[in-house]
Amino acid sequence: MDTTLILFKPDALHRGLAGRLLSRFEDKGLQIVGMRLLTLSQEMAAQHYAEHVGRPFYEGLVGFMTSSPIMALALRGPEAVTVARALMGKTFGIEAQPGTLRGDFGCSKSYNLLHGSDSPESAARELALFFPDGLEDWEPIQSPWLWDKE
Ligand code: IDP
Ligand code: MG
Repeated sequence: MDTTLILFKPDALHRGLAGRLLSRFEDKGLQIVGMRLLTLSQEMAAQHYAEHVGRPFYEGLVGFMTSSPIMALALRGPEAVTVARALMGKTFGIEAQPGTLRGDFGCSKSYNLLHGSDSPESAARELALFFPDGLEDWEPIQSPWLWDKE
């Protein structure tokens, strides 16, 4: 089992899409093991997006991400990092396939609704940043029908 960090960005909350986006992850069979509504500080945004420092879009990205609340989710399931990224689609709404979340709900480069960890290593680092007190370990009653045993 993997756990991934998903952020619903400010545009997702302003547009009232949090519930619909979350439903898609639940429908896919990912389990909620952490959830927070928070406004990112400059420091936390800089830590989260450290790999992008110096890129032309960096200042705009941090300004956007700190502008109003975001929702942070820790989602668990088989290969959750890969599964969640596939569900989200390509980075830019214009390029994301219909059927994916970014493909279905937007056509902007900057305002692309979600963040998802890009590897198990990134997920571990990002989860520690957003959920320093740890995650909820629980067994969904439907798990035998959702996940393979091996
Ligand atoms: P990802 O979110 O699909 O992993 P990254 O390349 O890691 O994409 O970029 C992080 C975030 O930075 C994107 O989700 C998007 O919000 C923003 N971003 C990336 N490239 C651009 C750009 O060319 N213009 C505007 N925003 C960008
Ligand atoms: Mg990324």
